[in-house]
Formats: sequence, C-alpha cells, structure tokens
Amino acid sequence: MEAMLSSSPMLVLTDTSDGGVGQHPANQSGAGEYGSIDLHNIFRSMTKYTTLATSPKEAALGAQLAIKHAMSGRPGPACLLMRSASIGGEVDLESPPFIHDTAGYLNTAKPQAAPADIEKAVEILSQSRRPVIVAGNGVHMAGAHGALQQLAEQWNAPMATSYKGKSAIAETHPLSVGMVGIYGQEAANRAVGDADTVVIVGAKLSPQDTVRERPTVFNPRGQRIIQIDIDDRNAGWTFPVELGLIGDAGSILGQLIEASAEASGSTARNRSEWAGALPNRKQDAGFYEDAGLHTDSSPVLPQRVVRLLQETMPAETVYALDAGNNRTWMAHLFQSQQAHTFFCPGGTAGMGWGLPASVGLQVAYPGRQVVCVTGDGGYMMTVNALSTAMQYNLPIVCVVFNDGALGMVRHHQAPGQYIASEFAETDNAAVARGFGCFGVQVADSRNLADALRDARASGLPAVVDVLIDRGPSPDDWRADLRTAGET
Ligand SMILES: Cc1ncc(C[n+]2csc(CCOP(=O)(O)OP(=O)(O)O)c2C)c(N)n1
Repeated sequence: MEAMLSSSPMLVLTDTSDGGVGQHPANQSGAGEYGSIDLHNIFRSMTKYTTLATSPKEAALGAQLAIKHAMSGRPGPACLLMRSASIGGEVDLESPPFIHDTAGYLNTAKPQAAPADIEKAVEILSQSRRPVIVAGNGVHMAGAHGALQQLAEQWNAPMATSYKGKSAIAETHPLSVGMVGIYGQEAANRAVGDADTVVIVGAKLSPQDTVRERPTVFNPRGQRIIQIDIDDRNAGWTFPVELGLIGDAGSILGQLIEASAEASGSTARNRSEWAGALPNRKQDAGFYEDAGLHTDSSPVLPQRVVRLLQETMPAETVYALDAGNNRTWMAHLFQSQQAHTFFCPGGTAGMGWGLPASVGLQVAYPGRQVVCVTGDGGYMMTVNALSTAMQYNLPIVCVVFNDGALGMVRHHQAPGQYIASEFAETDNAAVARGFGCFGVQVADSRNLADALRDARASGLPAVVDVLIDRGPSPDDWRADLRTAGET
C-alpha cells in the first residue's frame, strides 16, 4: 500500500498456499470462493499489476512482466501470485517460455515534453517576479537532484519540497526554504504563499503538503502553476494548472535548463527583489529555529534529539523515518545537509516502516551511515528487522523516541482519558542487545552525542533508546492549526 501510494517500484513474489493443507482443490486456494479469501483482488487493489501463475512457464513470464510494470512510467508495486505447481513444477522442455533479457523490456527512452510546451514554461518563468519551485518524490525517483538545483540557480528561485520530496535539494542551500505543508517550515509556506508562479516537480500535493489547500499557501486563482509529472493524471489533479509538462522529472528539468539559459539571464532583473529578500524572509520566519533544539534536559526534548543527530552524524547520512510524532519532529526540524538523504514513508505512513527500510537502505548504500528514526510503538512493530541486520552484518543505527506511548495518539486524547495509548516501561536498548546488537539507553541529552558515536563505533546494528519528554507536541506548531480557514 505504501509502495503504491508512494510510487516505489516493488516486486512482490508470493504464493497461494495450496500446498496440501487446504481442504479444497488448488484452484480454489486464494480464489475468493467460499472458504477462501480473494488474494488476487487484495493485491490488485494496491498494485499496478497482479498476475496469477499456475505453471512454471507462467511464473517465469509473469515475473518478467511484473518487473516491467513496476519500473515503467510512474513506478509502483507489481505482484506475481503463484500456485504451488508453478513453484515446485518443472518447465516443459517441449514448449519452454521464451525468456529474453529483462533489460530489453525496459529500454524505453524517458518521456519528454514537447518543445513548444517547454518554450511556454520559459515564457511564464520570464514573466514571473516571484517564482518558487516545489519538488517532490518524483525528483528522488528520477535522480534529478543536480538538475533541480541547476534550474533553481538559473532562475534564482526559492526551492521548497513536499514532505516526500524532503532533501530533493540540500536544505542548507541558500535557495532552500525547506519543506512546505502542515509539518513544513514557515519560510516555505510563506515563500509559496507569496509566489506569483509555482513550478511543481514530481509532487502529489497531498493535503499535508498544501496545508489542506489553504489559499494562503497554494492559490491557483492567483498563481500561475506549472506542474511537471510522469503521470498526466497527477498534473492538475489537486489544483488546476496553467501548464502540465508530462514526462520524467530529470528529462524535463534538462529540457528546461537548456531552454532557460538566455531567458533566465536577460530577465534576471524581474526577480532580483524577490531573490534579494530571501535571506531576510527566511530569518523572519525562524528558519530551522526552535528553542528546544538547544535545550539540554532529562528526559530529552524531541527537538534536541533532532539537532544532536544533525550535529553528530556525517552530512551524507541516509535517514529512514517512521510514523508518529518522531517523524514530524524530524521532517520539520532536521535541516538536511545533502541531497537525497531522506527516505520518508508518506503514502500511508504506516508504523514499522522505518526499521526494515533502513536495513534495505544499508544494503543499497553500503558505504554510508544509515539511521532509522522511530517511535517506541513503531519500533516494536518490526523489531525483527534487527535480526536481519545482524544476519547480514548491516550496521544501521536506530534511534528510538521512547516516550512510553503511541505519542501522536496520546497527544490527541484528553488528559485523564488516555486509552490504550501508553506502554509498560520498556528498555528498547536491552531488547536490541537480545538480538546481539549494540544497545544503549539515554535519559539525559548531555549523553546523547556520545551514545550516537558509540553506536557507530560498535560496527554493529545499534539501537539508541532515548527517553523523551512527552510534553512538547507537534500540534504546537503545525501549520493547519495556526492558520484560519478550512476547505
Ligand atoms: C500500522 C499503523 N497503525 C496505526 C497508525 C496510526 N498512527 C499514526 S502515529 C501513531 C502512534 C505512533 O506511536 P510511536 O511509534 O510510539 O511514535 P510517537 O508518536 O510516540 O513518536 C499511530 C497509532 C499508523 N500510522 N500505522
């Protein structure tokens, strides 16, 4: 479900469990008839493609097609469901499947926009006085970070990201205004709100990103909107657009950069006031400022954990977030130092995503530190991933915001009426040590930096369990609670 809603290419290989334990014939296993569930429709409801193989030949061809579906166009999950006969059987050598190199099914050129539409986009940007770029997950998927930065610099345009697009550009870049939306930076919400032209690159624009469509942030009645997306259903979906450019974010940004060279220079004066005001505007909006970032205490303020992580971990560290308050603190207050360092669940943001994601990320980025940030609730849902990390020698660091509660849920319950949202006191570091991992619990923020360093130095999968102050709530600053009006 997360992969579907977050456009992640994913191959799901599973079986219908008709291996002799069922009462019914194989063709009824998982088929949705009386006495069985409908596996096909369950998977179809959250994949781009689901196919059922009843023989080894169908399994081989189905796997190849599933890869094609997962990786083409807007990526997503694809599922190959297999009957036992297709796994345990042998290919009939009299009529084998024709199997060609999978690369041949994927050798399609990245879609680009028509040159006339690129010209139109450059014309709109040339006329703009206050342009802003909003980048989303599509930039990560296309690996278009360099191109994005180049386009922003060409037009001297402030750069915001959606939540899923966090770190599409380093948030330390002078043009970055951080993340837009409910959990975003005020500087980003104000920059988008005051813009006359908004270029959206590969972003879904969820209610979280648009501050529930507050016209003080995105305003299609007053702004000229250009939306670049691989999926034409998405461009002009949340808001009407003046121009939708359909194609791969990297290809289209490349086209725009080439077409912008002269126009961006000759019209730079139009935007000089806007660009010149940016540093002060960021400062006025309290860009990445919060007193809690600098306040040592026991138990530890969530803001302080965020800042100590930022200061202690290398700039190129890769972060996997989870769900709950801990996620919103990280997304809101961590200033990414490098592009493509954040992996954020956001399709559904199911708890328990972060830890297994960090294990996968450590496989993908063996040379870089991978850090999972999770709540104690999310941690317990997929804690078995630590065993996998041990088995495969993957030295992730997992930082647990231990507030002894489903914090986000508890904050929304009335004091004195906390129901099913609090846990028995748990030492999550001791749980980690049970797996053979390094584990340390931290009660005072003054010990946190050393604990993080020790965790890294251990060379083992490591858990730093931080006892968190339950007091501060993201509701104190989330933008939809501060801004009047509903849609
Ligand atoms: C699988 C799943 N169930 C329920 C939710 C709804 N939900 C969102 S945040 C949250 C509480 C998270 O608690 P915890 O992981 O301890 O993090 P905290 O909010 O305390 O930082 C819940 C239940 C969810 N996102 N995913």
